[in-house]
Amino acid sequence: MPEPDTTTISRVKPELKVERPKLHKVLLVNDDFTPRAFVVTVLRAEFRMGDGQAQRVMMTAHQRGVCVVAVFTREVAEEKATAATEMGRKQGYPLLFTTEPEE
Ligand code: NFA
Repeated sequence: MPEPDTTTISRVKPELKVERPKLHKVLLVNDDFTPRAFVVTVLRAEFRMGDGQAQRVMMTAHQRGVCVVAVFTREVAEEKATAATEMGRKQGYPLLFTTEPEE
């Protein structure tokens, strides 16, 4: 007696449900007290920016009040903003980095 053919073929296409994490912006906020060179140092150290890019981001915040520094997942954005703000606070500066979700 031949064995019955027990092979089954799936007729349901598997759904790929991989959610893209929402990205959050890190913003640099201008103030009247933190020295420009110090802001550039923080941008280079915490956000691994080159000197030219760090100068441009610093000057944009200086002239417009705020500048987007970078985008990350929420956790990384919050960690970086806190660490960069803390670098200023340790030197007695009111330097502030904030985060907000991308549209
Ligand atoms: N406005 C600051 C100054 O003139 C420089 C600055 C730029 C501070 C961007 C904070 C953010 N010394």
